[in-house]
This record gives sequence, C-alpha cells and structure tokens, in this order.
Amino acid sequence: MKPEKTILINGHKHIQFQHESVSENEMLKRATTFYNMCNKRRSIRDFSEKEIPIEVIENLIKTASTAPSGANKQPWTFCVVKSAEIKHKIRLAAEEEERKSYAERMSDEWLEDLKHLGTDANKPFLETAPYLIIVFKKPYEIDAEGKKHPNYYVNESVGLACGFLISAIHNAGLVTLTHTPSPMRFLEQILKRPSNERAFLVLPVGYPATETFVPDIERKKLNAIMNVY
Ligand code: IYR
Repeated sequence: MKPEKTILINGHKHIQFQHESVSENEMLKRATTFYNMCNKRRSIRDFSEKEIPIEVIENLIKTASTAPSGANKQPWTFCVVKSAEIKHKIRLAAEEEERKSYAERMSDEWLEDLKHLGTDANKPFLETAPYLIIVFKKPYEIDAEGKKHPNYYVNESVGLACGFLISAIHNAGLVTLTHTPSPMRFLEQILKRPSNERAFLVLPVGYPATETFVPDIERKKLNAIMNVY
C-alpha cells in the first residue's frame, strides 16, 4: 500500500484529501436525482407499529454524526428510545406541555398558522413509532476534573446533524417528523441525561400507517428562494 502523505499544521497532522471527481454530466444527474429523492420527503404524523432493525437506526445516527460542527466538537447526543414504557412516559409528559401550549402559550396568529396542518396536543406517534430519536445538544463539555469547556455554534451544528439525520431517514425508506414539545426539560429528566445536555428535537422513526394523509402544501419555487449575484 502507498504510504499516506501527511503534513503538519500548527503541529497537528493533516492527511491528504481523497476527492472523487465526477464529470459535469454526472454531477447534474446526481444533483437532480438527489433533489427528486429529497422532494418526496413529507413530515408524517401517523405511524405503523412495524419494527425496524436497530442496525438501520445505528447507520442513520452515524450519518447524522458526519455533519460539520463548530471546531469539530460534535456537540450532540442521540438517545434512541425503543422501550414502550419510556415512550409512554414521554408521550404523557409531551402531551401535558402541548395542552398548555395550545391552550395558553401559543399566540392566536400561531394557532391560525398551524390550522392547515391539522396538529393538536395529542401525540400518539410518540408511542406508535417503533423508535424515538431524541437529539440533545451539548452547550459545553465537562472534563474528568469537573471543569466546563465551551462548544461553538451549538444550535447550528446540531441543526445540521438533524438535517442529515432527517435526509438519511427518508433515504432509508422510513418516515419522521420534527417534533418540538416546549419546554422540553422533561426529556432530560425522563432519560436522566447529564447536566450539560439540553433536549433539541424529537424524531419518531418508522413506517407510515397504512393509509396516511398529508396536507396538500407546496414548496416555494426556486425564483422565490434563490438569488444569483
Ligand atoms: N410543537 C407543537 C406545535 C407545532 C408548532 C409548529 I411551528 C409546527 O410546525 C407544528 C406544530 C406540536 O408539535 O404540535
């Protein structure tokens, strides 16, 4: 095997980047194919109870962990909940917060903006989906001596990892939705997370229920979202 070419920058080893170049034709084909695949993704709220292998979930989370992060701190933890008992606890706590949100915390305009999606405080998908992936962000790390060390661009980094994760779930032929009960402290308590972890997003993962309806909504057209200078 060819010896790996390396250099030192600030005393740290850098390895040669192996780039797989493609022709412009192939580039356009791949960009179009990937868009067409991503454009089929929908947020799904009705799940089947059908099981999925844990190895699939492991690979989805490994994909999420390939996202870029501030100073490569990878400030995330993914908790995978399969236990019916824990899913039940999470559903009860989430619905309690959601009932308060829908009844008093969300503005009239917000409630109006959600009407076309048909959401309410009931979250059965938190129990029907075979897995819940609860994403936690880590604003700081705690070392062996108990000293805190900051992470950087934590919301951006964890948001990017969630984007990768959602795309990976869709690519695997599964469905999800971005569920954000607020406040989410109950997730840290139920899952007994360390003091430097904050719940960021809940992603139920599974198959859609046999007959599933989604809102008839459209994505903005390219000319409304892209400006070329
Ligand atoms: N978190 C609530 C409300 C909600 C808020 C937004 I913004 C949505 O796009 C959808 C729902 C819920 O999960 O019902």
